[in-house]
Amino acid sequence: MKLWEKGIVYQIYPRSFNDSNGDGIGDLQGIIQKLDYLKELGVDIIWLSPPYLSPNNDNGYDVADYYKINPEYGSMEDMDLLIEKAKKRNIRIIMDLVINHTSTEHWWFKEAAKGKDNPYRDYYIWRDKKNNWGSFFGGTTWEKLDDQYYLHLFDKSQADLNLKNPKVIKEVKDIMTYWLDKGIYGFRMDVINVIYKNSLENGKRRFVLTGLEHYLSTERNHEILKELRRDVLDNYDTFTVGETVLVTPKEALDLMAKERKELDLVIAFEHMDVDHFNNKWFKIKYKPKKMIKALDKWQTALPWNCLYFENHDQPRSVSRFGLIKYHKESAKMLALVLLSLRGTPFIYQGEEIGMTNGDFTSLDEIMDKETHNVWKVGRKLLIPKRKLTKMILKATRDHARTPMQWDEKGWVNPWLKQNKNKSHINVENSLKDKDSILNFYKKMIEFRKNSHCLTKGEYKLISSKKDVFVFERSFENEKLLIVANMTNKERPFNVNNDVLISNYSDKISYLRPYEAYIVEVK
Ligand code: TEU
Ligand code: CA
Repeated sequence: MKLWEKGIVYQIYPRSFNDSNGDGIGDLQGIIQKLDYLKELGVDIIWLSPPYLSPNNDNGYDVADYYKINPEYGSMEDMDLLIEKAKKRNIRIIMDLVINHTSTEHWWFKEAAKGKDNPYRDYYIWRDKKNNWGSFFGGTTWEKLDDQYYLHLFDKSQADLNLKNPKVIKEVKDIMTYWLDKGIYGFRMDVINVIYKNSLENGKRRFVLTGLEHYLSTERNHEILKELRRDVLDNYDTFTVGETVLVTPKEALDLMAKERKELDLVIAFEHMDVDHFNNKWFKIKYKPKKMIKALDKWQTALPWNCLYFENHDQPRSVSRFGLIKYHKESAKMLALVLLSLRGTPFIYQGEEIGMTNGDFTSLDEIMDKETHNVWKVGRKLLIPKRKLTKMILKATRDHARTPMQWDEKGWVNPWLKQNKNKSHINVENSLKDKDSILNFYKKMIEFRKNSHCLTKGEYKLISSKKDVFVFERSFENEKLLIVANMTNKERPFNVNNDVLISNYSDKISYLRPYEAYIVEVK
């Protein structure tokens, strides 16, 4: 089995992980300081969100130079040291490959902006007038520059690269080779299924993302992925996971099929859409049955995949799918489900200690560009300020970006407001509490790694009555039954087998709120 098939991935958002020099911004030396912590947790692979030179409009997802490190995070020597020290602990690093767009601060774009005859002009996508496409960040996808417009599926400071240009594809291959030669293990590829635009014609009107049909999962997109694997990745022992917006199980199977040689895993979103209507800004009441349905659908459709409940774009899972009143029980239930399903588990920084959504009270505490763009769109649609503030503060990505809570005193002048619950939800307390969420993650990771059923076994849904998720994992003559009450209510369910691991200290004849356990089936 490859490392990514049996290991645990831990995502680090460098700006918010650990600040080693007291400037309120996370940095690479700060990550190096925590490698032993990650090793003890059971981490095998780190997914490092972009540390590259960037104006930080989108905290690094707006790259200004793929070959330089953001000086706020440290130097290239720090990066080399991080790769080396991680490897010494048998921890491999995958970098974030952001090639759908660059920052408008990138020198390629500065050259392109000099005029139509500049050799870098068609590194980007230009039109004489806008079309009706809608941006992921709200509003139009076109920004005027002199007498033309350039395309930006995201923020206007993130200009889409033109993957029709063979020079751009060559640049991408050079970037990948540079980082792989430094000893990284592969890439998480940002929005990797929208990088090739078939046409720039008007799109069919949609509630959001008009124009999608011209660039989502195009055939040429698949061909480019095959080319990157053939010409670069296959020269190394690598791991690739593609972030694929709106991906269907069929598209995921195509992207991950071994014989197609495109990606190893994809990051799908269906289970992340269960608590909103149409798009994340329109929150609806979370119903666990929808979560179970989405998880079961993808477990049944794919032989393997990326498993996650959190990342740097998603509000905190214990705040969305658990309940603060049952903080430990619900966070541990989510951990037990995440680490029992079939696939490669991804843990996001802070998830292992049950970090919650931020305690933001107003928009001016929010730093996320997407959130501010959406505020402007909402105001243009005349959504009343109070209502819009409520919508925004529920769904902002900054909930995932509050500084990692290492101890109760917290960070010195942090770049983003830290949650006052750092007073009791922090690593230091968790290490001392044998019953902490952190210690449960360690136990559960250890259990998973020693279980053929969980690392190699089949998946089968047994039942989901009354929002109790019951599924089987089986391998050869072994069989485990995983039981998770995904609600804050008592539920009638009992099995008489011995419990192997549970988020409660004992077992009774029914399920208590968020009670979850694993039993062996004889
Ligand atoms: O996100 C892609 C994307 O679709 C985002 O809109 C994200 O899914 C959404 O905010 C979730 O609600 C990737 C990166 O993960 C994100 O941080 C970047 O802002 C974006 O691409 C542009 O690079
Ligand atoms: Ca710092």
